[in-house]
Amino acid sequence: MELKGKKITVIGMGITGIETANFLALKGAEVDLIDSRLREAFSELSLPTNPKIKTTFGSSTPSQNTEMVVLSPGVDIESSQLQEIKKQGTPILGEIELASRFNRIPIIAVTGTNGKTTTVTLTGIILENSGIVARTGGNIGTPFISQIEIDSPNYRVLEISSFQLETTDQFRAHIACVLNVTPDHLNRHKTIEEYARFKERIANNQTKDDFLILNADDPYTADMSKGKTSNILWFSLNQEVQQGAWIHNEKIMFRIGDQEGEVCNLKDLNPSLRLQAENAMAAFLLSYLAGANLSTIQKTFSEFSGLEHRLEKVATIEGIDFINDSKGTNIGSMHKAINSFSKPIVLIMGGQDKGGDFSTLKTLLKNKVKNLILIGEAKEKIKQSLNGTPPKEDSDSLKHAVQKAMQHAVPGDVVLFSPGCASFDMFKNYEDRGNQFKKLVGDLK
Ligand code: UMA
Repeated sequence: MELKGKKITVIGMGITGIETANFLALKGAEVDLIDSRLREAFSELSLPTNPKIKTTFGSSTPSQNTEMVVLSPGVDIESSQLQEIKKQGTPILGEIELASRFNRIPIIAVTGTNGKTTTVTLTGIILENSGIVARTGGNIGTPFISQIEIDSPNYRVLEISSFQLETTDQFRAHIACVLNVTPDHLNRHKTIEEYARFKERIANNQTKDDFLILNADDPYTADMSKGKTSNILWFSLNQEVQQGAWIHNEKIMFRIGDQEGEVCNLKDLNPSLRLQAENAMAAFLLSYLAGANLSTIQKTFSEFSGLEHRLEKVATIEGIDFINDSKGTNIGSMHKAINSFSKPIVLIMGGQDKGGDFSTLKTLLKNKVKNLILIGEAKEKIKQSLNGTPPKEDSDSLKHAVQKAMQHAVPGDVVLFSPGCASFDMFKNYEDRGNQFKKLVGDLK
């Protein structure tokens, strides 16, 4: 792809847009970086520093004379601002597609509604521990494009979201994995079927030399094996699979080609990973296929102590455990979080609605949650959807929510902050939300 002298518009001045603009400028393109937000919304530090990049604020409609448009993941390909440029036939790419046109390193790619970050992180650590050079990136936080010119590892391990898969075309993963599909981002993808179709694109362009790892227990991912030429491997909590990994008598078992045996006993996993056996099985398959050895995988599994903001134990105060699950931004992740505890739960949830159906939580909340404290824009919708479930209370801030939770909880309870919603109504992002929760819990001591 020739970029020198080409007029290219990059939409979105977040981390992706800035890194994409830097890459294109380095390749000699004339870059126009645009954003719908006004200049005042950006701090000096968050702006691009390369003087060759022209910036425009207050509109993200590309100009008619642009020769190519590159979208940040947050920009919907169906949005009205792109209609004119589409009619003209101007090429529109996503950042992942652009990066993959220049990438020469084999890709391990992971998608799914929940567990992507844990699986990608764990796979990256196993590979590094095995002496296989791996770089993690993508939706996890470091854009793929920013890695292209840096070095030449053995593998790139990418977390890829449905937003990013909307615009892939030639992207090809040597080893791809779809962990699960539960309702999320339905404000953009409209139906779960459409959302699942975008996730399935992670396997596009794979050949018989490639591998596709699927969750046998999830109806949407199980269906994705149809019509594929790549080698399919499965993981399952419930059943033995022909090729892949499964649980039998509290042990992770595997069969890959003619190799088979025991990966480990579930009790040998670090406690924070024990509740995420599916992610452990997926990371095992991904790293084993990439050349990691069993003993390194076992050692890494026993050491991996989980991720920040994902079922993270913050403190125990007066016998009450405080858990930060700020990364839980959809309803499926709430199911997993609530099911992780056998103790009574005081739950803080809410934030910006992503189009999910909160009523699917009814039975679970009735059985496991003693008090529910609601925050954020989605409060009213949640209240209506959860009619007849545990006592609910509104809170106008996270600070009050934490204080209320402390009042309701007794020794032996868990205060779980698992929002099940996006964070952008009250916070910069889920990290900011999780950090604020941790600070507020610290203030209770
Ligand atoms: N913008 C426009 N016009 C639009 C839409 C957005 O100008 O029509 C502008 C916004 O004003 C903003 C900028 O675009 O200034 C933000 O772009 P972005 O939303 O693509 O955000 P980035 O900072 O580039 O971060 C993106 C991912 N964000 C989203 O998918 C929403 C990050 O995933 C990812 O880590 C990063 O690229 C690197 O790949 C975040 C996320 O929430 C963590 N992902 C979703 C999830 O995990 O559920 C998919």
